Amino acid sequence: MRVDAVTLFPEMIDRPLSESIVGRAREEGYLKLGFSNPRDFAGDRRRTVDDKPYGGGTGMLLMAEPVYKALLKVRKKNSTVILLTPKGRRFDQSAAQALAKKKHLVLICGHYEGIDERITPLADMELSIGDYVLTGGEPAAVVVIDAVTRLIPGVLKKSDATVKETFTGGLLEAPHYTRPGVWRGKEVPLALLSGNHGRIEDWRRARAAELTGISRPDLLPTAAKTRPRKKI
Ligand code: 6GU
Repeated sequence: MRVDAVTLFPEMIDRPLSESIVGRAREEGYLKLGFSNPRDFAGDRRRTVDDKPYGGGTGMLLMAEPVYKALLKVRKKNSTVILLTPKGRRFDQSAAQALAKKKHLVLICGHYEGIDERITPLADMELSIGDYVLTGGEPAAVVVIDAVTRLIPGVLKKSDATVKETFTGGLLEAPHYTRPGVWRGKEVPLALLSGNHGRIEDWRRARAAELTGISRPDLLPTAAKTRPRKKI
């Protein structure tokens, strides 16, 4: 997959996505990440990209033209253009799965107080990563690219890891343990040591349901739909 970010601060995205699994996915060619900087398309000698909002108000806005030119540099016929903004639809695991099927994503990162509204119709969708306000769309771009990259077939060597995990089944995951079996007096649950796969699965399902009820009860109705009960 190819992803291009339209951003004034490419380093904010490039650096965190050079580490760990996504860094390796880039080295191995699963993810090709590029950048287009509106600053390179400013119209004046001082390379201005922001201006005051019409009608007054606090803060500065990204001007439409430099963002538009930066977008045109990377947009192709098959691109999915995404505007990152706290006003967007909430990004979740099902959105990540849908985006992982695309050939080319272009992520437009707002900064300052936002972007001139006339840019919005150029995007296929607007996404937000949660109900809080960031200084810019770059950390959100990192989140979206990370979540999508790990779903590209081949990126995770154990592909099973994307099937049973948190959210995909609609529930939080059961807790995990590794050696030692007793750590500072705390024991690993016996079911996990039993070697009995049926018992281990039952234990995990029960803990997942219990944990979801405690931490994220809002997920339970969806989980019920996702995994219908067996008929008796
Ligand atoms: Cl995508 N952008 C900004 N600036 N703030 C956010 C966000 C995006 N998602 C949540 N908060």
